[in-house]
Amino acid sequence: MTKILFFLTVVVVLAQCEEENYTCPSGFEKCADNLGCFHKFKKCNGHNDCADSSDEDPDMCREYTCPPGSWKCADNVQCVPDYYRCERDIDCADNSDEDPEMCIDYTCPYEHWKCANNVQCIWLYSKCDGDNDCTDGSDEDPEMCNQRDK
Ligand SMILES: [Ca+2]
Ligand SMILES: [Ca+2]
Ligand SMILES: [Ca+2]
Repeated sequence: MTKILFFLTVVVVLAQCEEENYTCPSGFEKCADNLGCFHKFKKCNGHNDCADSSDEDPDMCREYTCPPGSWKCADNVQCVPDYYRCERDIDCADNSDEDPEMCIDYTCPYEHWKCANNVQCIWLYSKCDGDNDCTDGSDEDPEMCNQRDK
């Protein structure tokens, strides 16, 4: 009986160790509850990827530097891809990625064009494509588009 109890204890301890020591695949990090893994690019992205939301813990995110190519919202918690800025969709929980004052100073990313309103970036190939992409219609300005065709 003692032997069986000892054996059972060993099995339970081993099972616990295994749970605590599990490793996540390369590029992934462990959730604080030790029950899941999340991709490192999903850390502080504003969406819960851990059942316990530990990948979005505000205290942790405030200390976290966003990965290259992404930007920290004004709340200093959430990271969004850089090209999500000033494109008219709200991506930061605090709307700061579409803040007009920030967008005026913002240089649009590669292959993007700034509308005449100076606060919106559109994909370069949306310029003069017959659809209004800029809220002010400046990407379809006949003068500019005709010039380009010539
Ligand atoms: Ca996340
Ligand atoms: Ca946006
Ligand atoms: Ca257009």
